[in-house]
Amino acid sequence: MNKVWWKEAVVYQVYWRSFYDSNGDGYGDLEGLIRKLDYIQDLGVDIIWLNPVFESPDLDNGYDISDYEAIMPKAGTMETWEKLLFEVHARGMKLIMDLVVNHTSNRHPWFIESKSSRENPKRDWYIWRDGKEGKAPNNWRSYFSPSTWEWDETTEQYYFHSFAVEQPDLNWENEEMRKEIYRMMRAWLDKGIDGFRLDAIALLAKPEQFDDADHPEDIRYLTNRPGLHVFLQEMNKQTLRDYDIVTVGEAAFVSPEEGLKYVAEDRGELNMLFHFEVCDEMPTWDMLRFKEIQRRWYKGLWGKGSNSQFLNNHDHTRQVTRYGNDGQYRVESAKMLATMLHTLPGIPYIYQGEEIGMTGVKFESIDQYDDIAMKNRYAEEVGKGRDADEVLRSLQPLSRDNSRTPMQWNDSPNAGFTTGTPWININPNYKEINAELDLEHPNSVYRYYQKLIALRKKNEVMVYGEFEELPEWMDSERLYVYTRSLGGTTWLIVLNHSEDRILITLPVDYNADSRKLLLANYSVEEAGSEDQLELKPFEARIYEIS
Ligand code: TEU
Repeated sequence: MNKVWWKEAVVYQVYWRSFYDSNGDGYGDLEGLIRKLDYIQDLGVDIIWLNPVFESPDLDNGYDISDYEAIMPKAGTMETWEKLLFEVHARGMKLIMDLVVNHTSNRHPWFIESKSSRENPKRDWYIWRDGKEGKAPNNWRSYFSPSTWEWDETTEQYYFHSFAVEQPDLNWENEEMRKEIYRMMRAWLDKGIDGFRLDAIALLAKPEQFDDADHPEDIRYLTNRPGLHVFLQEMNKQTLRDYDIVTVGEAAFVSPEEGLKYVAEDRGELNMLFHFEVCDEMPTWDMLRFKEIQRRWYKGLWGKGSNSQFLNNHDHTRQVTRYGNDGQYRVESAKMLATMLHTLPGIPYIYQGEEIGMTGVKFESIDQYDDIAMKNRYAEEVGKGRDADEVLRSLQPLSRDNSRTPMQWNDSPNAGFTTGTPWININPNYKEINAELDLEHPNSVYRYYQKLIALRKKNEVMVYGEFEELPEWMDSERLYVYTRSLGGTTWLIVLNHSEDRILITLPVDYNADSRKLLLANYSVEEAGSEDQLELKPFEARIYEIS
């Protein structure tokens, strides 16, 4: 596999509005992030992925952009952003910006023009269609609302939106619009950023004709249309390939075959992708399914293109709550999941707060939630006559706000996040779970992440090593046991994804004489030449095999 700097990197995602508030307005901001850069650097990460900071009415937390070349006042100013870039680079780290080019805000001047009349030169920058028999052009559902179509009174046509009504999709068939997007991307790249996370990139291409879907609830039809790759190759030629950067595409509903088209090194599109077979499509931990997903993606991409490893971002419930155990074994399972993500093939992503084992939340009333996806769904279901309480309870486990509560810095009021009123409630467990405590304790989750990342830095096997499962545990619903090997080096990773104590007998090649423990989330006493291991709940071990 070709060696490239970003393949060896660890990425840290900063959801800035919930990171650190420097001015007491209740929102995290860029100045706050600058003040906490040492904290991020000490973890050992290389790249910061910054959620959208562009000018925006902020209905979908920055994913509704109204000016691509200005900074949203809640986040700060362009000057502060420049300072941020400088400070990130001064610490030897890189900064990638989260860019949304599938849609804009309905308050973007382009859309305001497009909507003003059918003859407006920007009319075709968005997707406008006549209705069908007095109804929307087709029956598609959008991510955040019952229809992808919204009626416009003035021009008497519908416009298309994959997400909220306030997020009209750009028409990528329009060359003038594409050129403007590429110009804007170059403007950011010329400022010296190190890449993009490209939002909802699988959605760019639309069908020529919007036929009805047989199963409108299954919104796969929104994604991965063939024309998409023509756009990505053009984008690469017009912008990306001229810079030493890294790009990651957010691609829902992709198969590895499809995924390879985005990231194959010989195709000139993107560098890596996020597929959502786990986060969006696997509601609770399912060991066999997870193994199957990993196997399939490894087979599909290895040696040809890169994958990413993550169990949640700002759109999903925190991993320790959803896939681990956020009660008795919070610390152990947080470390075990980390061990897995950093030792599986792919580039590991850490979502802020994960490194201290932050957990999801359950707010008591819908008013305490902010997530537009959840709120729209709530209104829709309650509107159908369903019991409001029951709807709330059903939406809580997967609300996107589970990962959006502010970073817990210490046990002072508002977890040290803000001196004002936080834009969203703090998780009440901040007195027990916070960064200050983790920094004090040598066995904390934070300290474990540090060790894990340091290990990756020193050992190429974690990056370039081939992956193989031990056949003995392939069908185990509790254990995940695999090796990574490169040249003469072999590492063995043993993970217990359960609350049970489990006794296993390793094959003779891995007996005590041939293995050396590199890292574990419990203190392990290895005695004699035993082949047996007794694994404790959520135990994780990394061995080097000689
Ligand atoms: O998410 C888009 C997306 O395609 C989904 O896969 C996502 O996983 C889903 O919302 C899960 O609930 C991106 C951003 O990450 C999200 O925050 C934005 O709201 C969305 O695009 C619209 O821009």
